[in-house]
Formats: sequence, C-alpha cells, structure tokens
Amino acid sequence: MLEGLKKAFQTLTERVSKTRLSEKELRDALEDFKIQLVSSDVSIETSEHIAELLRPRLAEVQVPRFGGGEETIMKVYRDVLSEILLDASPEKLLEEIRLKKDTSGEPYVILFVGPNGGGKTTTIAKIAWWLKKNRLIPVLACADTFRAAAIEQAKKLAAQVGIRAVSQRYGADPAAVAVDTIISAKGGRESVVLIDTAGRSEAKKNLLEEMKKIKRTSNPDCVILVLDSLTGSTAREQARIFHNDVGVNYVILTKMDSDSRGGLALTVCHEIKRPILFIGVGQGLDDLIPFQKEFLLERILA
Ligand SMILES: Nc1nc2c(ncn2[C@@H]2O[C@H](COP(=O)(O)OP(=O)(O)OP(=O)(O)O)[C@@H](O)[C@H]2O)c(=O)[nH]1
Ligand SMILES: [Mg+2]
Repeated sequence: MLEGLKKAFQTLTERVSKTRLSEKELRDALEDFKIQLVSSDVSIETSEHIAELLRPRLAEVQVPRFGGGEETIMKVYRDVLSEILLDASPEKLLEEIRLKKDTSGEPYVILFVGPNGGGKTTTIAKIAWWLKKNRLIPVLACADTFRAAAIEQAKKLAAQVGIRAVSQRYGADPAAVAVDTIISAKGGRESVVLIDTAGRSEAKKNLLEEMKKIKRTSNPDCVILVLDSLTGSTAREQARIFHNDVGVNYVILTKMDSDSRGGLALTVCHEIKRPILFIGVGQGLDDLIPFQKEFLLERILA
C-alpha cells in the first residue's frame, strides 16, 4: 500500500539532496515527480498543486556540499502534505450526536452517499457498530430500494450489529423510507438514523436527482461520501459531482487494506476540501479506523 507515493518522494529526495539544483533542474525533477504522483492516483491538478508548494521551499533548502539535507527535505514534504490533508475527529461527531439527542430529543441523521460498490452499506454497518461501542443506538434506513438484494444485505448487516432496520418494498420511494425511519426514531432510545442509499454513478442523472430529494426531505445533520480508494480518477470525478450536487461533510475511503495507491486521499482533500473521517481496512465490522494525517505521512515519508 502507498508504495508508489513513497517512491515518488524518495526519488525526488535523491535528486534534490545530492547537489544544489539549478532552477531548471528543480523544475525537471518536479515534472518527473508529478508524473509519479499521477500514476499513484493523485489527480493532475492536485499533483501540480503539490509541486507548486514544494518548488519554492525546496529551492530554499541549503543542501550541504556532500549531501545529507534529507531531514530538512522531509520536513518540507511533511509541511506541504499536512497543509493538504484534512482529518476529522470522530469524537466530535459523537459529541454532536449526544448533544442533539439531549437538547431536542431528535435523532441525529446521517445520509450516506457514493458511487456503486464503493462500500456504503458495509461502512454503515461498521459505523453502527462503532456507535454501539460508544453506547449510542443507531437505526438503519434501508433507502436503497433500487439494487437487487440491497434490502436483504442491509437487514442482514443490521441483524449482525444488533440494531433495527426500517425497510419498504423494492421500488418504494427512498425519501419516504428515510423519513419513516426518522419519525419512528423520534422520542425513542435510538439517537442516530443511518440512511443507506443506492449507488449513484455520474452517468445516471436521475439517480442524483433522487439523491437530492432524499436530502431535501430527510434534512440530514451530515452527509458522508463513501469512496473506494482503489478507483482513483473515477472516484475523483464522483467526489466532485457529489460534492457540487448533493453537498458533503465528510469522506470515508474504503478498501485501504487492498492494494490502494492512496493518492485519492490527497486528491479528495485538495479538490473538495472536506476531511476524511475514517478509512475502511477490511470487510469486518471492526475494520474501520479514524483517519489521521499521520497515518498517511508515516507511510509515505517513512
Ligand atoms: N477489502 C475491503 N472490502 C470492502 C471494504 N469496504 C467494503 N468492502 C467490500 O466492497 C464490496 C461492496 O460493498 P458494499 O458495502 O455492498 O458497497 P455499496 O456502496 O453499498 O454498493 P451498492 O449498494 O451496490 O452501491 C463488498 O464486498 C464489501 O465487503 C474495505 O474497507 N475493505
Ligand atoms: Mg449498498
């Protein structure tokens, strides 16, 4: 995982730490660096942005005559990547949920959106499990009434976690399922409504319209975009569309345990300016970890 990004920074270090480069040589080194970033799923815009942030700072690094400026260079990388990456505190989310329930008696509503197969339903089960471990009781709204077997999948996961799932028949209005679930949770013990939705692809404009309707009617406290970290440039396009059309508060990147090149984390933070809340690292309920900048920094700059 993240080998490509690591290699890109290593190669750049080898070039800039040996001797003092001329302006042209530094530009050339950064051109090659950008190509390596793009091949690790960082978008062209984000790669250019990173290179532009690095250029003046690397030009200022005084490389010792016989090499050995690596530490200063690492600090430059660390500063630049820290400026781009955005993390979020899951603890703060727990506090918001508790506060809403305590002050209004109303459940906190989280709408999950994302492209097909990105890992929404699995991630919702993991989030439900995490909430339960934090003594909050969620309820699942099976608002994917579109994909075959989606309702059974969601109900099975809810049973595994030990929470209630609200569903209607296939083809039912997903917005109605969401609203029904919210109403059924009001005044009860359940403090969080997790809304599962059908996967949207950018090509299916009507499904995006439907998503906007679910958002309008369920009026969520937060929208979480779930993206498959293995899908690189497609995920980037989808992130932009979901962010522009629906509006997103947090991102969760899934499948970081598989052979993820990791560049999507940088791209998403830079291009939609929304923090990554968690990353998915497997198919089990516990395979969800809070995203912290250090997680990537350690692996890329180790
Ligand atoms: N290895 C791994 N697999 C994951 C992770 N998250 C989800 N998956 C798998 O990805 C596949 C798709 O997950 P779903 O949760 O059904 O995805 P979805 O976004 O709900 O899919 P649709 O409802 O069809 O749009 C399943 O086989 C999951 O087990 C993860 O973090 N790591
Ligand atoms: Mg699903």
